[in-house]
Amino acid sequence: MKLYYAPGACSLADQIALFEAGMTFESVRVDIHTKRTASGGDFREINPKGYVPALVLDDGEIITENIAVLDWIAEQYPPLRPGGPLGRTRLIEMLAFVSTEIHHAYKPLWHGGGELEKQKARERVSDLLRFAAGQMQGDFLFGDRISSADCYLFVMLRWTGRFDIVVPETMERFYRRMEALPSVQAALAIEGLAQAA
Ligand SMILES: N[C@@H](CCC(=O)N[C@@H](CS)C(=O)NCC(=O)O)C(=O)O
Repeated sequence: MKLYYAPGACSLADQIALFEAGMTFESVRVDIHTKRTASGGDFREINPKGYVPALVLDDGEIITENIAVLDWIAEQYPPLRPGGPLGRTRLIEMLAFVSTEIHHAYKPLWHGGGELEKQKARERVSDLLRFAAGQMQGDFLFGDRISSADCYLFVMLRWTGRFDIVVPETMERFYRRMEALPSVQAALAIEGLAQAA
């Protein structure tokens, strides 16, 4: 299995979730600007949409879109989603919130919006993080165990520093808890983002 990623991008969530699931995979770095892989290949041949993440399964099937990739990983390793009859639905509900609301709200900040637009985006992300803080059912979104949605939320929080976004205290604590996990440390190291001791 191969995960196509860009350092610190939303694909970091998949990298963490794959480690949490104990799956064997290869990480392939992509330059999202040139659309070239580390070995010089054309990433658009893997994902014609040109963005990460893309997960290539051992049988050659390719999964794109973070919601689908993080849901697939949790299907392979069910401890990464909440239990109960609505477990998978609740996971997808949360993945959709992180993707279509929080991640989407970052767009003006990543993609050169005007100053006013950027300020509105900062406030919007901050509001959404406050909402997410209110959803925490324990140390993690769904209680005592990490889910694949927590991996995605971690990446959204990681970006706040770069854009000077106000983060609720609950989310600060959640971030530090996540950061201490071996899976997160392993993923950061692979992406060249681990802090030197
Ligand atoms: N709809 C996609 C969006 C993924 C996305 O925005 N990826 C960013 C990195 S976080 C990217 O690769 N951007 C490069 C580009 O869009 O050209 C998903 O949810 O997976």
